[in-house]
Amino acid sequence: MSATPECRICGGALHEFFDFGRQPLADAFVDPEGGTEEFFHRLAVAMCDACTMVQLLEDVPRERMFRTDYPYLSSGSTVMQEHFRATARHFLDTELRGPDAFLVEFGSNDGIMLDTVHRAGRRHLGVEPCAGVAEAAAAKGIRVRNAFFEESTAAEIAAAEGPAQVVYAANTFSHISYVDSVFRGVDALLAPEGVFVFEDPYLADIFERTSFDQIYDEHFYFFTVRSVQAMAAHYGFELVDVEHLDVHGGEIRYTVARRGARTPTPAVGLFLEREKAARITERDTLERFGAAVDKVRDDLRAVLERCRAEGATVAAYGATAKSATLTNYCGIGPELVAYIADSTPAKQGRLSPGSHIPVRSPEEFAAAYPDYAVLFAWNHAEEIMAKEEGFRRAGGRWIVYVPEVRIV
Ligand code: JHZ
Ligand code: SAH
Ligand code: ZN
Repeated sequence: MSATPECRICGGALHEFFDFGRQPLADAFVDPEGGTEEFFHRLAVAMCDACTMVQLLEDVPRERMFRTDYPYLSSGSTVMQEHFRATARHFLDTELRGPDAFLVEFGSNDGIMLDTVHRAGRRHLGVEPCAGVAEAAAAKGIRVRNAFFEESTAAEIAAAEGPAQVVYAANTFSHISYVDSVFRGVDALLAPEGVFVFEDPYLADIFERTSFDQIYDEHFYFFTVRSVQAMAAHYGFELVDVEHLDVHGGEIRYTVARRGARTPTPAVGLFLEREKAARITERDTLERFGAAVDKVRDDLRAVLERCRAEGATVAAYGATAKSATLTNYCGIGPELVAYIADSTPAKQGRLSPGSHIPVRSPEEFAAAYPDYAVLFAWNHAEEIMAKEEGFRRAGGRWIVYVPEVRIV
């Protein structure tokens, strides 16, 4: 007997709309020598009938995902480096004008954003549970606390260092199922006029581009302006600004303040109108998404099967977390994609989770180009295609699958 699942935020009834079945942890690259057994969980998404928040039905224990040897390094993309430099400069110019102003970032990873705040000589603190990436940030002189951000951590920081003018998180808040504790932490830490700013993948972009590979264990929530507005209100805060970002396949930067502390900008109302017009919370939209996912799966498999029949060589580029869902849901293994080229040292020499495709260096890719390369890191298309111009010049072709399967 299983009870009707409830929304993690408001307790409303959940409407399941897609089930990817058993999936591995997206960032758990496998040691080919064997050893530990892979962990699988049920990956299914649902929308809350009351507050509209889209969320996973199953929660993976955080320590399983965010370990000492967590392999993702934010600084692997120069486009993302520039994005976070601009973000830091924006905070320095607006919210952090007082000499003692304090910024806390949770999910600071290798310090891609805090580096600029640190170089400007301003008070900051990163909160990062994965020791490896936290050490990479500390090596740059950035102040980091190796912990999960939650109520107790935030209260300790507030007691030791005083209030923060900015609490910031990129690609992290949506990873945290226990948002109640995070909001209580923000309440303990944020200055009366301070802002809590976070940026995460936008559900409207996921639906529009059928980028279903954004759905994996680490991405617990899929935000919209409507659902974030409801969530903020639920915890005594107010959504006061939104901005669309082109990074990571389409995101929104949300600015949340204490209720009544700031006047919401017109952008909030504008996005609410657009979301209504796009019908993103309607049942037919959810059903169309499911059909579109299966079409991408069938089209991609057909292209790869054809390549195999013709004897063409196929590799992939970017051992992304996203590609765990792609390969495992579509049934793509080393028989269809020989290897994945990736610049991350901790991923090289390992196998992709579940699908067991070997990960190799970009140098090995360049040493003997395949006929085709599936762009797993489609969100970094411009950067990677420019960097790997030699592949196209040698006659290689990219296979992309967002928003649809195409050979370019
Ligand atoms: P990328 C991770 O997702 C996990 P992933 C996490 N859950 C999340 O939300 C986002 O990050 C922020 C490689 N690469 O950014 C590096 C090259 O080899 O799409 C990475 O392994 N050469 C926290 O993993 C991968 O591709 C290059 O030139 O889906 C990109 O991963 C570039 C630019 C990247 O995130
Ligand atoms: N902000 C970076 C890193 C994103 S990766 C960027 O946008 O590129 C997500 C990070 O969040 C990981 O480094 C993970 O360890 C961290 N994280 C997960 N749960 C967290 C929590 N409760 N508090 C702080 N960081 C957390
Ligand atoms: Zn809800």
